[in-house]
Amino acid sequence: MLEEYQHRRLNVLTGEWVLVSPHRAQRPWQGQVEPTPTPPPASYDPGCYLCPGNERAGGARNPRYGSTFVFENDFAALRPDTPETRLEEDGLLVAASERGVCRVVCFSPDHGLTLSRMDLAAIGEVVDTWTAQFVELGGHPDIRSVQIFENRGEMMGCSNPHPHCQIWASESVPNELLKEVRSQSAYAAERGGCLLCDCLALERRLAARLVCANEHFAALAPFWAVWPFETLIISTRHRSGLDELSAHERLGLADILKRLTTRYDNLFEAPFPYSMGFHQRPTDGREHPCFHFHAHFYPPLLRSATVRKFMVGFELLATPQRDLTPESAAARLRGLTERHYLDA
Ligand code: H2U
Ligand code: ZN
Repeated sequence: MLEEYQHRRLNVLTGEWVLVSPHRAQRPWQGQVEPTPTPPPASYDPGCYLCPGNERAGGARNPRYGSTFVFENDFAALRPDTPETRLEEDGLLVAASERGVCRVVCFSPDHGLTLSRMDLAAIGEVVDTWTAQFVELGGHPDIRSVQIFENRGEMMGCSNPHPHCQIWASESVPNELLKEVRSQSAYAAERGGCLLCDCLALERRLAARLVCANEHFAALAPFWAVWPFETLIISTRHRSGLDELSAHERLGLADILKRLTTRYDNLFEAPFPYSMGFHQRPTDGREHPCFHFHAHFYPPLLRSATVRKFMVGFELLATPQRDLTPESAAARLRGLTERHYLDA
């Protein structure tokens, strides 16, 4: 039924709905076509502000780093030193100051690599760097959320192909995390278990939406996915943040990231754009026993490397909608090899 007829699905992590219209997948496309993705760049670019030894736009110079490299964002959206203010006019105009820290993490000194093509040990170092950042920033009394995210590809607003991500650590808990915290707490209160532990057990049993897995993590197309090839990485064991992962689990995370991003690149045999990021427990000093560590991948591509999905019209004004079902998307991703097309 769900493969043929339009229906809506509930995102139990956010409490929001998505409209699924599978019969619409065959409609013709005469709209915008994106530029053909560019081949991987050279290992070093003298004009890159992230390559080792180069000067950044802010004037600082990068060290000749050999693995990962973290620096304070020269154009930070959140700064630690903002004075505290509040505004409330008749409950209609409400504002509050927001303190925070923004950092950039280079994954590798090699300008031409991507997570999908780095070796496992190198991705492991990236995971260790993220973990140390979460511990350090999350340990600050003013920081209640540490959002680690990667924008990949020009289509997703990534400013530079050099493999890197950003960290925005903020004083308040951001919208998306807040929705998930509330849903997971409500689920635990009503059902007495963990929402994502139960989801993962169900998805393993049904197998229709699984993409790949190892002992410590599973990657799947969530039942309520909005983006065509959206996926969710869930830890097998109940963990609330990177800092609770064992050394084996951190390597397991590196493994699943490499395998999933390789499948993504292989889908259209082109560098695959996405926004990805981790959701970890708020670092607000409270216990979050029902929060389950996971990562979201939101890729914009729809039917080829040059046709993307737009969130406009009904989606902007009403409810997000998709044509391809998450089950078909998962089957396509599952059918791909884990050998990168550029290394084949
Ligand atoms: P994105 O590619 O996801 O936009 O990340 C690049 C970040 O790097 C961006 O937030 C920062 C930008 O502010 N940046 C610096 O901190 N220094 C620079 O010299 C250029 C870019
Ligand atoms: Zn570079």
